[in-house]
Amino acid sequence: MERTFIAIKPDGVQRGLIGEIIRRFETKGFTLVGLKLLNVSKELAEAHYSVHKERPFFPGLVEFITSGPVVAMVWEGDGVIAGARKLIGATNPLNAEPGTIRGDLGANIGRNIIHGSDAPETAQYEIGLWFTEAELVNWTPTLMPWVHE
Ligand code: DAT
Ligand code: MG
Repeated sequence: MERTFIAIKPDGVQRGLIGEIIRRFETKGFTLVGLKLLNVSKELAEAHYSVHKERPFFPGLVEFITSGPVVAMVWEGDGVIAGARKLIGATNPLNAEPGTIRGDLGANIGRNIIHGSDAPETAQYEIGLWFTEAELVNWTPTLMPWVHE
């Protein structure tokens, strides 16, 4: 079963959007298999955003993600990597469709609330970076036959 890494960034946490965001993933039918609240170290932030290290906005990204608590999660489900990106919406909240998390809740590219892995390779890298194997829970919700054929 596919897994993806999702993080509610410091703006989402500070704005009290944790419940709202988790609700969207739950009601969609994805399964939560990892969850923690943490202050992100500079080392973790730089590793997480390493693909962007040559970009002009990289220092700002690291500063922002380390500026307050982050909710780190792993969600599981068929097609969850692309599906989560659909729930999240476009990188710039001003371009994100209404109905998406960024489209409904955000208004600035530097405050776009949430991170989601963009491909199987990045999901695997990010899950391994943020979680140990022991922190991930293998379980099947009993309602699964009503969510998935
Ligand atoms: P996404 O978070 O949608 O995967 P990304 O991986 O391209 O987007 O970029 C990572 C984060 O960097 C993004 O959430 C917000 C910030 N960012 C991206 N492009 C930017 C830009 N042109 N100016 C400022 N910040 C940007
Ligand atoms: Mg990205």
